[in-house]
Amino acid sequence: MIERGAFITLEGIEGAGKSTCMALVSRRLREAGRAPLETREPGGTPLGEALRELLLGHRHDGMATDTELLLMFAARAEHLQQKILPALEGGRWVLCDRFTDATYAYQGGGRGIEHERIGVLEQWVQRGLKPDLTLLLDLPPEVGLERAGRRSAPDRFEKEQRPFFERVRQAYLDLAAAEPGRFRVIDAARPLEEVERQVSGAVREFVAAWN
Ligand code: Z5A
Repeated sequence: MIERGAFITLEGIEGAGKSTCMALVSRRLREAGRAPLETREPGGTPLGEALRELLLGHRHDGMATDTELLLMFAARAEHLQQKILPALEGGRWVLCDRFTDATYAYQGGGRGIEHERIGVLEQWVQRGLKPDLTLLLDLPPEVGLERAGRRSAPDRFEKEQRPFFERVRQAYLDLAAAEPGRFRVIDAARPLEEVERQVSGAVREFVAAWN
């Protein structure tokens, strides 16, 4: 029987350094002989990417919060069925830029949807599947927003104000405190070399424990 692959996710507020760290984690996994399938949420499939455009673009700026929540899980259902589950079941490791913790943080902490209502959808769509390791890149919103602000025009989430990102950050920290075995919290406000050292250490430890 093929052993299921490991499922690793990266989380954090805007500008925390997830994209930067994805490349590093992928490199560390390849070095360990576990070349991962790299993907992201919302997105990862043609339908998921189309939903991403609706979610991040400005055509539907006044979207209801429940609509936003359901579209996140619609994209996730497609992603799981078409891409993540087949890979994991085939023994491949999966590395995903954001997953359901982002829903608890943004739609829960940020928008104020109750944790229990999100939990119903999580159970319905994921049937118990959770990441095996989640690297939470934690930093104060002012640092993340300053880093992200150096780039292109803000999307629908990036237009939110600092109190929104404070709530998102706190929700992430609460999730990490509730599941210390799954989360590794990285101090992402540190210089990049230091962040990379923390991330590499966490990945090395995880791979050693999995083998
Ligand atoms: N969303 C949601 O609401 N609910 C959900 O369920 C899901 C998502 C799944 C899209 O996410 C949006 O979807 C997201 C939440 C919502 N919106 N927000 N905000 P995304 O992941 O595609 O977009 P993002 O969060 O805006 O990612 P980002 O801005 O690209 O950030 P990042 O990937 O974490 O950062 P980065 O690009 O690696 O780094 C940013 C800059 O900082 C870059 O110039 C780096 O060179 C620099 N950097 C990185 N690390 C450092 C350090 N340590 N020091 C100095 N400079 C650094």
